[in-house]
Amino acid sequence: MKHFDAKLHVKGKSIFTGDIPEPEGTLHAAVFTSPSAHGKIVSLDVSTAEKLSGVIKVITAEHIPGENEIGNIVMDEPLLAEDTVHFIGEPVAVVLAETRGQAYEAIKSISIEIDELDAVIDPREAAERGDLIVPPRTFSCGNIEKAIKDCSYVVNGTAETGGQEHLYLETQSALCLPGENTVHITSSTQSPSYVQKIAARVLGIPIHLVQVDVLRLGGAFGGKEDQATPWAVMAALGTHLTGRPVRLVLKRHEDLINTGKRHPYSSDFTIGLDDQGKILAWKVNYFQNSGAVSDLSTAILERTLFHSTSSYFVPNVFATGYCCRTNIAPNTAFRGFGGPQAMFVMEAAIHKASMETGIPVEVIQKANLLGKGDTFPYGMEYTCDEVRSSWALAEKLADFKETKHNIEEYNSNHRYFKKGLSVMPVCFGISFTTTFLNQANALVHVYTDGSVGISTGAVEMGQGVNSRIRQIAAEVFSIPVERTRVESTNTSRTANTSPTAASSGADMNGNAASNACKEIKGRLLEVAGKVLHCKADKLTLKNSAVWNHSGQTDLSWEQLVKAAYMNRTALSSSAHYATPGIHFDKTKEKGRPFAYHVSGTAVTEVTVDCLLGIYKIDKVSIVHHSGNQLNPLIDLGQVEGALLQGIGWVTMEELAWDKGSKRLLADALATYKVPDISFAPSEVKIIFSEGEQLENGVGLKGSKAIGEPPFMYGIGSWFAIHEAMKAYNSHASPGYVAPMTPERVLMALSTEKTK
Ligand code: LUZ
Ligand code: MOS
Repeated sequence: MKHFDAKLHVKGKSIFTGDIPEPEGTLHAAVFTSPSAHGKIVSLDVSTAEKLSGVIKVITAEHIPGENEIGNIVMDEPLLAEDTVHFIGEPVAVVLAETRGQAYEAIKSISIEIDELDAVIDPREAAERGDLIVPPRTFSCGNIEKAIKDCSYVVNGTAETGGQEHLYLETQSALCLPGENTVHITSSTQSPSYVQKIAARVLGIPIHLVQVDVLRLGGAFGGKEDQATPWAVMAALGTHLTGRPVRLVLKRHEDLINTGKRHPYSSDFTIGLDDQGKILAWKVNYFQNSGAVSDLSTAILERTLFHSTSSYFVPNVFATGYCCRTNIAPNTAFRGFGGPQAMFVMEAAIHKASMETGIPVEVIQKANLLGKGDTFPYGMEYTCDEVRSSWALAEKLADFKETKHNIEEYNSNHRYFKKGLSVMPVCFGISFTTTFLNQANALVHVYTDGSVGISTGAVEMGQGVNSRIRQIAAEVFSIPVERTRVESTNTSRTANTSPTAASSGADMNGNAASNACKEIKGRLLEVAGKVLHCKADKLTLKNSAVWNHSGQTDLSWEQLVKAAYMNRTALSSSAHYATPGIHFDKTKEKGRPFAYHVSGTAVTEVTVDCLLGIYKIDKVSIVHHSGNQLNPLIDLGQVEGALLQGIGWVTMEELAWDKGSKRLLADALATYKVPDISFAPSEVKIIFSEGEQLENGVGLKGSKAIGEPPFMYGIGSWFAIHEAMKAYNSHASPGYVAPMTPERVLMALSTEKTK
């Protein structure tokens, strides 16, 4: 099976929001944003801009007919700033002009006067000031204080992980067309229903007067789960106020500055072990740098708490998280959604415990891997043995013992080049942690020629969800996949949809589509029974025909569909899917929040040039439990892409802000470096292993979610680099700080050695 968009992409024929031809009279929007990280707006003067040629209107907060509020979980986010600004890049005014050039020219002549207020970037500083978005949250189990007293070893430390820019190829974009009292928004969003709901709120109209359509996105990675909304709503506001189509496409530089990123975290930990390296106690505080408004921060913190023990079983846990409000762009969903941040802290703690106890890292890791029947701190049971089995298989795949031996030999023969090795087990919970989001809808039409049109709430963003849904529909009807089509995601065809997120787009929307197809199939077989004069339950669909117990009948798929239509049988069906068996009680912080877990293990080998501080990822060997793969090629692409994105996060991708102005310094691709193909590991070996059988109706036809879990394999490269550094200088101590940039490597290696 292939990814059906691949050919279009290669030929440049795929249509993105920005490719849609604009109707005559389309206005172009440019957004004027706050130049200050925190301050009171003393005055805002748009009068010069309004008079410029081509400018039709300059929209400010006072023009908003409904509510100036785009918050989704916590109501703390204005669409356009009113009297205070909270971060550099916060939207203040929208210029609508005849051409894009005129709109951008006009924002230059808007002037704003701001009374500066204190601004913070550091989450701990925000926490000290009591500037939290919501009260802290704690997940716990066992008796932490008693357990710490009983430990042979107690190790304390801190860990920091940096943010990460999504760098989707397509920047935030929207095109809004006017209708009869309605607006029709095309948006590059992962969440058409959020855009619809919030546009209705801001325009002050009911939801059914807003239609949102999404054909495909040029990447998203979480960056368009919540943060496509403001731009789409601004375009809708422009259309609502002028009656004209409005196009808004952010320039890359604006997108980098104005939109939020992965949350940086600063954490404290205490890990307690017995003399064999068994972890008995895990106490951790996560200070999440949430940015200026809540966005999805509270949900992301929750997922951090769920993943606090990573792939390990710990009987006594006390994990607390703080959503710290700072004066940078609101941080948001990013592949892993707070999970990777938690896993880094746990790996850092194990690493530090190894350094202090002399027990090898992999011995501590292995002694504590989750086993079948272990309970997570949030009360859910781990029902399979995939963490351990993937570890064992990955050790084999990577020839762990021999590789370790070879590396020791290499390191003793090379003075300035050193190699390092790490193992990274991953266990990631699948389902939105917000239980009610775990539902999806589909609408399927079978047309009179036997071709099939499918609408779901899933958004295609390159991850191949549409290909999977087509496969499922083709399989239910037993027709070639070419006879199916997945339509654009449209709020008029599928309503009240959850974002395509949490790795669960295919699981949920695929199951909804499958349910709708099965409904139609049932009706078709009734018709077939009438035509063939036999009982419907003796018939099946196979190879584009109707089959009975003795084989293929004369009734083809096309004839059957025609007969059903002539019989006045409904050839369309909608269906709903709700992930079964999940629940969570937030008052106790216990439940069964996930449909299942995805597990796997990566072994990473690196070489560090200790004179220059630069490094190369030599080889990553991964065993990934994927369930029964629906589309192996798409899975492979997801694992490779996620791995490299994860490696980028912990190695070279560094966000920096100017300490004084709080301006983002990494605001261009000249100052924000991401992995390219030459940085990719020289060798990536991936084995997909089927693993546990999921219950019926969980996962998609026995396959498991693939989007996010492999991101965390990348964390292994940080620890492999650290091992190589230790081989050069056993005192080298970069601190548990990601990203491990070459600069950080060099500083840690050189300063320590001269001591
Ligand atoms: N989005 C969300 C997510 O709203 N809730 C989640 O639990 C989640 N998990 C991963 C990625 N996006
Ligand atoms: Mo997401 S981090 O939008 O699955």
